[in-house]
Amino acid sequence: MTDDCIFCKIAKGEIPSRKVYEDDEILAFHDINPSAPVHFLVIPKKHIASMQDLAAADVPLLGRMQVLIPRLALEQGCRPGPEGGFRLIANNGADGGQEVPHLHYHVVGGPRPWKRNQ
Ligand code: DGP
Repeated sequence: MTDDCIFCKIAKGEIPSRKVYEDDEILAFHDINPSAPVHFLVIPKKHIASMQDLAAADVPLLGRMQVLIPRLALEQGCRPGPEGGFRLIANNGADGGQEVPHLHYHVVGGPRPWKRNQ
């Protein structure tokens, strides 16, 4: 973890968040500025700045996050099946519109209409 990273501080509990899920490696919490009825972030607790900084050793962690995300989306109110679903967004680097340099996935969904602006 890095001392000046806001998501590391959230992962350590130094900054409060509305938690959706937590285990040893992964934290999910509601976005402070939601753009849809369901909008939460899923992060690895360890500091990885962006997808550009992933290593092969991170594959099992990413796999766990990937399997977890649809489960949490349903628990948070996204509808199942092809009529429902959710968006999964990862901004990477300045050109990718990333504002917080700690790898995170936006999970965005819920009954429409809502803005598609992440
Ligand atoms: P991105 O542009 O992909 O880096 O989006 C960062 C998101 O993080 C943005 O939607 C707002 C959210 N965010 C920033 N600071 C905080 C915070 O302190 N708490 C929470 N819950 N969300 C935050």
